[in-house]
Parts: sequence; C-alpha cells; structure tokens
Amino acid sequence: MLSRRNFLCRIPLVAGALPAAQAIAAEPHDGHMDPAAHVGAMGTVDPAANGFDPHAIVRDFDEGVMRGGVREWELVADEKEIEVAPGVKYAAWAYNGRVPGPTLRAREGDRLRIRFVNAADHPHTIHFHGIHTARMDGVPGVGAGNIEPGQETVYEFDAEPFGLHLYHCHSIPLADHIAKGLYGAFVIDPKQGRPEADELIMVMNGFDTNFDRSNEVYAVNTVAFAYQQQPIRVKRDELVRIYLVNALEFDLVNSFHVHANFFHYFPTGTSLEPTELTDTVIQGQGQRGILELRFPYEGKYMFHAHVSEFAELGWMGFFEVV
Ligand SMILES: [Cu+2]
Repeated sequence: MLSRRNFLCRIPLVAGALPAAQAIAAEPHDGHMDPAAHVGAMGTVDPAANGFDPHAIVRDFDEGVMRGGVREWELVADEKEIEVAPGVKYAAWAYNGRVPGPTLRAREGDRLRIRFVNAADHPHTIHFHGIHTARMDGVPGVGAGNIEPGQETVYEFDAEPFGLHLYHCHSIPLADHIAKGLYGAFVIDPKQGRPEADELIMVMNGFDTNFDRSNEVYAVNTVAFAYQQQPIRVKRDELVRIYLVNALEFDLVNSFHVHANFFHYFPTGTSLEPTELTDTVIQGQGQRGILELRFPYEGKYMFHAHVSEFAELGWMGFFEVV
C-alpha cells in the first residue's frame, strides 16, 4: 500500500502551485489512491457547504450563556462530511457541526456546566483538560463514562487553572475519535484578564483521508491553505494574541513558525510571564500555548508548520499586516 511519505516522493511539486494536498485526494472509502486522477484539482473549499468558515473560526470565542451564576454550553456530537482541502471530502465527527468544535471561553473560577448530547452513531464523551473531579473527567468507565448514541450527560466543574486548554472525545479507539474531529480549544482567562489584543484561535489539525493512520492533509482550523488563499488581516503595531493548540493525531510533533517577526511564548498560557521570545515553537500532541506579537511593518508574512512536509500538505498561511 502506498504510504503518504513514499507517495510524496512521486509528486513533482510545482513552485507557486498549491502543492500536493489536492493530489492526495484519495476517495475516503476506497482504501487506495490514484494520484494522477486527482492532480490539478485546484479550487477553494466552500465554507457554506461545510457550515463553518476558518476565517470566522479564527476569531470566534464562545463564552456560553450565564444562568444562575453558572456558565453554560450545549455540545452535540454528530457525523458530518466536510471538505478539508479543495476536492478532498472527509467523513468527520464534529461537536456542534464544526471542526474544530467551538472555542469555549470562561474566566478563572467560573462554575461551568456543559450539556453533552450524543447525536452520532458511536459512543462519545467530552474530556476536558483542566482541574476537576474524576467523575467529570469524561473517560469511559468513570462517572457518566461513554455516552451512548441518543444519550446525554452534564459535565460540571470550575474553570481552573487559567490558561489555554483543550477538550476532546475520550472514547476508544482514542486516536480515531480525536482524529475524526472531536476536539476544540478551551480558554480560561485569568481573573485580572490579559491586555487588550486582536485575538486569534488556531487549532492545528490533520486528516487521515485514506485510513492508514497517517495524515494526508494538514491545516490550522481544518481547511488546508485557507489562510494562504485569503490571509488573516491584522493591524500594524497592534498586539496580536494567538491561542495555539496542537490537536494533531498520528504525528508526534507539530510546529508554528512566523516569518520576519518574533513572538513572546506562554506555554499552556498558565503564567502571565513569557518564557521565550522566538519565531518558532514546537508542540507535541495536546500541547498548547499563547503567542503575543506586534507586527512592526506592513505586508504579507507567511506562517506555517516548520515541519516542511506539513506545510506542503496544507499547513501554510499568511498574515496581511495593514
Ligand atoms: Cu468519540
């Protein structure tokens, strides 16, 4: 069987063209790839067909609804076919119809209540990173455990510690339940807040389109090359804060690199003091951190995985500084 890596060697990458992602558009269910049939399938992904838009997701923080002093959300897991690169359809599992799921945002110390409904055909859970009781940990066999199709539960706990966390399904096989799309970012703001900034959420992910347990498509916020085709606009000299989460499965590391600019890095966002001024950060699976920077010059600046193979397969974008 053709692997992603030896497949790549056979594709002549043309400078300036959208590279190999669309060439790897294996039919999701046929179990083999016919590269020649897919090369040249240029185009864009239609956000309306997907029901979500990476350009909206990037600034979309969901603070839930306050009821009786408790911050509440409802998350529904379901099956959904999404387009992850031009012409590449993927049979995803999604929270609230989008991949990544909604970016949940609370303040340190808030009481949180998440009603979880499983509308899909497999058991699922929501496992939150953070500090809480075992019963609320969203893993099979503990507390509510697996939530069966058609069933629901409520997770309730306090928002701690402040920082950048994530949530994801923890049913088994675990890698598959995560890789199919059941994950999202979970932001807990410190009590005193953070300085005002233009805030962006970037969930690094990938898609195993031929079920060989390696990814053919890589992205930030799901759609390959979305921010290359349409850059993220930011203002010169304005503080930009990026909430960066690595939700990638099957690859051990991911990374973020920005060109011609440096950022302060706050690992897991759990301290208000940065640990580093850099232009590149590496994250393992489930790792996350907050980046803060100001762009001193106008223009277009590339950002991408410094794992170059990922960049060529979709994890590539631009900031447009105006
Ligand atoms: Cu699941």
